[in-house]
Amino acid sequence: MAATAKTVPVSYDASNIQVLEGLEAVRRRPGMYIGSTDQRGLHHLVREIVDNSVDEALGGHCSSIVARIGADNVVTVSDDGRGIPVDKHPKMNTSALEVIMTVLHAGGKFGGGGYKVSGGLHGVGASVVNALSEWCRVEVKRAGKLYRQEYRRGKPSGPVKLVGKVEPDDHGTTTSFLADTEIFVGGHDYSYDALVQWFRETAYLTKGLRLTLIDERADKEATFYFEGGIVSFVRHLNRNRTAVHDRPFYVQRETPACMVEVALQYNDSYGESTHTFANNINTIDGGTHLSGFKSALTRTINEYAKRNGFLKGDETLSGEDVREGLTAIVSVKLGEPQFEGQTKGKLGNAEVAGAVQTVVNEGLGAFLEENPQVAKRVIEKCLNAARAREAARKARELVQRKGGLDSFSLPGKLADCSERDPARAELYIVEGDSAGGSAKQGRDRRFQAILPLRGKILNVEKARLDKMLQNNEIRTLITALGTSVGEQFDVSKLRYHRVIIMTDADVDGAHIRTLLLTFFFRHLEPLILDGRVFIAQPPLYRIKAGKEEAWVYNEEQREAAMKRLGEKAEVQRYKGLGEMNPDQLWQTTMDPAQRTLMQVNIDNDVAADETFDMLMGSAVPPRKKFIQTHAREVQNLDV
Ligand code: 0RA
Repeated sequence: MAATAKTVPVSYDASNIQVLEGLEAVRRRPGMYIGSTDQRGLHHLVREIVDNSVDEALGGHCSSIVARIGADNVVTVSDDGRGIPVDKHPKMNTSALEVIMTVLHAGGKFGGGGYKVSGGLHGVGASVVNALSEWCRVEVKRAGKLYRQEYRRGKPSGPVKLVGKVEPDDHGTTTSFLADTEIFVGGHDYSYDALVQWFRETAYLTKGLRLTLIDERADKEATFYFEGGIVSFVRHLNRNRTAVHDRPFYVQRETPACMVEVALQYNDSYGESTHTFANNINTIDGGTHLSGFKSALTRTINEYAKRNGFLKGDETLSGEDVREGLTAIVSVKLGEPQFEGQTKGKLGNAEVAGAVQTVVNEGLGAFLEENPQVAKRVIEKCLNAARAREAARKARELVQRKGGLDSFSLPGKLADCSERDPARAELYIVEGDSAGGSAKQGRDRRFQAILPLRGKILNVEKARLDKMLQNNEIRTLITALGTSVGEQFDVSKLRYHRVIIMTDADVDGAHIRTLLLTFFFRHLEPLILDGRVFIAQPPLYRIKAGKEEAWVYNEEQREAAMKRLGEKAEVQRYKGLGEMNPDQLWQTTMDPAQRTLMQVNIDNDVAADETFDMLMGSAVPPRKKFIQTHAREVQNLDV
């Protein structure tokens, strides 16, 4: 009957309504899906699309991905995978492509089998990118044909269309989108540097995949391809250090809980650079894969050392001993990763700990047996670390007996505040005695404590803990903070919840700030992760015209102020904190109602590790290059 033929199936209607509601929800509360709508959120869109292609690569179907940021801010991601299927999805009565692009979390239902990196942190699927784009277009090359579908703010402009022919062996998916400035009100502020860092990391984590990023706005591009995967990653991290053995240890194994991949290589430094990933997401706070790795490392090295006569009696190597000078990448892939903690930087899946432990125990045990020369050198290095740790313990005890590290004997130079609740107390670490004097007079002594440091603190990147504790400035700082350091470190004893570094706006100031940040990063990292470390922003100029005066903090503000106050304005440049009187210092830099503080955060701990190694490590050539190329950016110290 003609009448029934026209009836639209109910299921079609219902699923469509669901789709529209889903997309509306994404547009109403984008933060719930991509975290934020600033630059980070924009980068999330790119990651979301690229990750889908990375999954195709992990399945062994794709070898190359190219992402392009156009001069018109359109982002285009192309892969040479199988192409998203365009045939009808049986339940939805529409093409698989349309379902993937319009239904929340639909991606995971297709493809089947294997691990997915796209199910990660905000792994919300291509439909979210589509919903948050002014327009989006997907082109699929599959079975000799070219298909296309277009969307506006998530809604299909029409069905999937067959638009042409391609070579029979040509296949792949190309997604283009223009992020919607109704949502991303800050505009299309993609950062090439941030994206390129992530592309490099992703290429290391996916061996054999070629990843290209092209930025047409600035005519920049980079291609990454690492046949060695995380072995290359470890070599890269150690490139400015002296390796203890040539060939990194590497193991990869599939277990019932997850896929485990570990690479490590020792170098002759005293630091540790272990970076962990779950489904390609950098788990900056570690988690179960890290604990499994650490236990296996300690256990395997101790067992080998005992069996081969390196340890006598009940001697053992501690976890810190076996990690001194270690560079390691631990990467796991699993079906349903659980990310925990405030910033979701910690892997929670309990079963992963045992899996990593078993794989590393067996793999590393065999490696040591097969490479006795390497084993000998590594264990001698660990024994050295153990001796130094013992010396550090003695040094610490000596200092503690003299009343050095505990907060019962606060250093004389510290002008403490009267507030006893750490949550309301601040510590200003100030460069030099004279600025320290101004800060002491200018502060609000109820909640602001001042600690002046004289001259340069020790470069902790080149020293072990025992050496560090011989340095007066370091000891004073640790005592003032109250947390102690090393094995005794206890973040709950922190005496101030804001620790503010206040140095001059010149080269020396920048150097001292870097030394302090290195110290915090290497020895008190939890303070940075908890968001407790800040950098004060003193003004560069005071501009005066008649009764009006303005403090300006950068060149842009200076130009604006000069325009406003006219040509006759008098410009006074501040070179050092000491040039301001206490009142001015309070007004411009310390008064919570007026000051600007820059919070130090670690966006990417691999990058931060590399930066500190380069700035403060022992290799000289790379440092020169960095200082030359970044000399104009001393303001931007966000690690
Ligand atoms: C599901 C099935 C198949 C391919 C894909 C998904 C696929 C998705 C994306 C997303 C970006 N690039 C992609 N490439 C492929 C193919 C199933 C088959 O051919 O048997």
